[in-house]
Amino acid sequence: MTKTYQLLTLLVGVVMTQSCQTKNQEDSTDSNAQIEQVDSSKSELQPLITELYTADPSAHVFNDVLYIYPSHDFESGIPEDDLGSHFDMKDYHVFSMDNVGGAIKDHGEVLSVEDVAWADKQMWAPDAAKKGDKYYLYFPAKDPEGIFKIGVATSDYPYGPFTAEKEPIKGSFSIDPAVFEDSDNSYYMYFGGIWGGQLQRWSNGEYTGQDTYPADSLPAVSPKVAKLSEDMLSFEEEPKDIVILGEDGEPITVGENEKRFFEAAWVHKYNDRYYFSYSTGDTHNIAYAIGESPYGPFTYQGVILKPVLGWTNHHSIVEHNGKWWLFFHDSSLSGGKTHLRSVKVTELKYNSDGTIQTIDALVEPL
Ligand code: FUB
Repeated sequence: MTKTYQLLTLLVGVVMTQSCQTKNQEDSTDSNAQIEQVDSSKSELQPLITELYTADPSAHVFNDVLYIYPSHDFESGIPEDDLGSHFDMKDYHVFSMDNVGGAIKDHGEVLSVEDVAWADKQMWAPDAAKKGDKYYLYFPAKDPEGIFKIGVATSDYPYGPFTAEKEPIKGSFSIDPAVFEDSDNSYYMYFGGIWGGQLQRWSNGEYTGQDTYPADSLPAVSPKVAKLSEDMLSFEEEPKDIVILGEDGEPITVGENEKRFFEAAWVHKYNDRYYFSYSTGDTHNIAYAIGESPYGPFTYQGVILKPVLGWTNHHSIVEHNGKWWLFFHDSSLSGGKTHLRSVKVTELKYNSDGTIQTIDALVEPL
């Protein structure tokens, strides 16, 4: 985090925490609260969900309904550090709506860390997929050794509850799984995140425990992709590196901080091309690159979403009712607290050449 940004976020947080006390946005501990209706008619750049803090929204359309699979932020009291220890989430909720701008249903807690045999803490950004009549929730968490792995849980319903497999996915590591279904019905998982996400601690599928970053002039640490097995519960192959090329056709380097991958991978397809989008982390952009195959390489195109209020930036892109939507989060509802975020949505628009129009969603704290 740059010092200026850190200071700004802190300052905004301190000032707004006081002015927002009356809002009482404390996290709901009643995670089994039954289906709640939230008026999201003023959804443009307003938090979609105000009863609890939500982040990292993975949106999907299943059976014509829009589902959101977010992280569930709460105030754990753990001090902020560069490893993200303050993001100490312990469960997931699922939300749904018939259309953007309509009422949102909170389907309650669908998976808790206590019900995942291998997981210890920090249930970070999840994603979901549907295959046949089954639904799959993919999620990262730290194991008892403090190493991030990715798990999978299944359900007969898109809104859960989900039952976790006893072990994490073999060969999985790091954070932020994003599962993409290609037009031929094969599924790929994209994953990885540097710094607290530990991607830089892995070499050839082995955990080194050392933070190793290449020199500034060398290619940046790569996000990963692996095809999923038929049963959606394991990798069909060793994870491969995703290569992101600059306009010059060379891999983006560590020194290209405004463009290099940090975390929050997402893939969608538009006009038969693959769009790989991601957060640049400490420069706070959601950037994107386009490729001709789900494995890449992808060529950098620009910024989809400029920095939002709060340190992290994390998104998903989905088509529904003939429009494309960008789901993202910011910290406006909590008055700027980095670890207490809220999901938002706005329309995403393409230019005629397939490039995406840049969105600026920076708002004042509420
Ligand atoms: O929510 C915890 C972490 O913050 C996510 O895994 C990252 O993508 C960032 O949004």
